[in-house]
Amino acid sequence: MKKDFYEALEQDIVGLGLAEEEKSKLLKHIMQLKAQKLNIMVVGGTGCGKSSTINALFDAPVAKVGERPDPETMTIEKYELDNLILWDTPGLGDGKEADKKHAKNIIDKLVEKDSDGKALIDLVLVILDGSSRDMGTSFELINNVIIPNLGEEQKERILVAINKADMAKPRHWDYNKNEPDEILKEFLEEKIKSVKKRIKESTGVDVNPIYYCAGDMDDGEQRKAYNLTKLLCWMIKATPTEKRIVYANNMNQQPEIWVDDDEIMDYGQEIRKDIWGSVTEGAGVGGAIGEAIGTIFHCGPIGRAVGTAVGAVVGFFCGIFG
Ligand SMILES: Nc1nc2c(ncn2[C@@H]2O[C@H](COP(=O)(O)OP(=O)(O)OP(=O)(O)O)[C@@H](O)[C@H]2O)c(=O)[nH]1
Ligand SMILES: [Mg+2]
Repeated sequence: MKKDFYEALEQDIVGLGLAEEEKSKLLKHIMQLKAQKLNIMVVGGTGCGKSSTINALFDAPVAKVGERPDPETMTIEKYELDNLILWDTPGLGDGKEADKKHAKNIIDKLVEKDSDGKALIDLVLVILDGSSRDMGTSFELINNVIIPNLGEEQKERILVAINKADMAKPRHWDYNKNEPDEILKEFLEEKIKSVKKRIKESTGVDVNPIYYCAGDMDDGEQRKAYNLTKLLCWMIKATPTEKRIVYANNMNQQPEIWVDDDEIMDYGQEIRKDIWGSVTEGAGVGGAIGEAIGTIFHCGPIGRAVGTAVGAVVGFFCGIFG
C-alpha cells in the first residue's frame, strides 16, 4: 500500500511535543506545502526512454512504454499525479515542418505563467539516448529551443540526463553488479564532458549532465535501474526549495528501483536533507524547531532525541532507500 508522506510528517510533528502555537504554525505551513504544484517537462527524442524514466521515478505507471507517437498528431502529453504534473514531450527529428511546429509547442509551454505570474514549468528534464551516436537533434533542441526560452534567472531549471547507459557499450556493462565497468565508466564520463562542452559553447550555460538507466521490461526481460537516486537527487536540487517536498509523496515506493548507483554520495540521505529544507524554509520556525524537524528526517543514528514519537518520516524513507 502506498504510504503517505504528509501523514508521516504530521504524525512526527505532533510527536515532537512542541508548544501549541509552534505546532499549529508548522502544521499550517505543511498545509501550504501540500497545495504546491510541481510541473516537470520531460523532453527527448523518440525512444530515448522518457516514458520508462517517468514510470521508474514516480509512483504510478503513467506513461506507455515503447509506443511511437504519430508525428502528425505529435502533442505534449500531460500526466497528473497528486500535485506533480508531468509534461511528456517528444523530441525533434520528424522532419522540418513537424519540428518547427513542435519547437513552438515546447516554447509556448516554457514561457507559460502560473496564477502567481511565475513560470509554470519548474524543471525541464532533457533525456539523451546513451545508445545513440548521433545527438545532433538533441543539441538543436537544448541549445536553440529550450535554453533560450528558460528566462534569465532560470538557467538552472534544466537538467540533462543520459539514459540507457547500459547500451552505450553493452559488452562493458557488468550485469552481475549492475554497473558500468571501468572502460564504460570512462567512456560515459567523456560523453558527459562533451555534452557539457557543446552546451556551454553554444549557449554559455553550465549544465551538469549525469548518466543512468531507467531500466525496464523489454521482451519480458527485466533490466535493472541504475543511478535513479542520483537522477532524483539532481532533479530535486534543480527544483525551487518550497516545491521539493512534492517529490516525497510521488516517488516510486518500490525499494529495488533505488538500489544501484555510483555511490559517489549517499543520495538517499541527500534527498532527505533537501526535503527537510523544503519543510523548514519559509515556515518561520526558529533554529531549535528547524533542528527538531531535522531529527525526524534522519535515517542514520539520530543525533538528538526530540520527543518520543520520532519515526514515521524515518520509516517512510527507510522503506524506500533502505
Ligand atoms: N537498455 C535499456 N533500454 C531502455 C532503458 N530505458 C528504456 N529502455 C527501452 O527503450 C525503449 C523506449 O523506451 P520509452 O520509455 O518508450 O521511450 P520514450 O522516450 O517514451 O519513447 P516515445 O514515447 O516513443 O518517444 C523501450 O523498449 C524501453 O524498454 C534503459 O535504461 N536501458
Ligand atoms: Mg513515451
